[in-house]
Amino acid sequence: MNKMSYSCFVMVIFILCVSSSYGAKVVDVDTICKGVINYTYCSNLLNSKPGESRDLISFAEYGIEVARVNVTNTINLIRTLIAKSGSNVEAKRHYKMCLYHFDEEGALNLVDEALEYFKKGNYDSASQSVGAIQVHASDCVSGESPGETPYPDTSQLPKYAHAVTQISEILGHIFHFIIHP
Ligand SMILES: *[C@@H]1O[C@H](CO)[C@@H](O)[C@H](O)[C@H]1NC(C)=O
Ligand SMILES: CC(=O)N[C@H]1CO[C@H](CO)[C@@H](O)[C@@H]1O
Repeated sequence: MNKMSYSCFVMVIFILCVSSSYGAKVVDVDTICKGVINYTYCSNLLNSKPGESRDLISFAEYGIEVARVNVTNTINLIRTLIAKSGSNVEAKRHYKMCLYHFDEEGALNLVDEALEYFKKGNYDSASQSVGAIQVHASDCVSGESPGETPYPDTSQLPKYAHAVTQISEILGHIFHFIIHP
């Protein structure tokens, strides 16, 4: 091998190694969850991931799947609540506002968008999409404008929305470690 092709060879190996270790890096659950608001929730979630792989990419993929399931469950719950609100105009208005924040215009769209970006390796954009999910979930529970009195919701919806917020927060941390190895 002459000097030129040898350095090319080294270069190619280097690039292959860098691109495959990017994100495939293992960061332990403790490190990921340390900065998350609810540590217990975070470690329970990540430790419940089925399968062997414990790298950041696998955690991100799992987190997006869980987020999608929870967003879908939340949408189904909201539809039930709208149907049950009958002549309660205020309740109906609140749940319709929440539906807007969770369905195809809101969180559901953003989860799918995050998954698309994630598959393409565009982790910055995936991270922004999951960040926007948190805003939508919080608008549903706390109201859209600051200082607004939240609707006194006694249904399961705040709990469901909170789960979505937490998973999005955890995903934000995972993407942070992927982007800044
Ligand atoms: C944190 O998450 C755990 C597990 O889901 C839950 O039992 C606990 O109530 C949560 N704590 C707070 C402060 O939300
Ligand atoms: C509130 C809610 O729907 N939480 C669920 C979110 O998804 C996880 C994993 O699928 C479930 O364990 C939670 O119950």
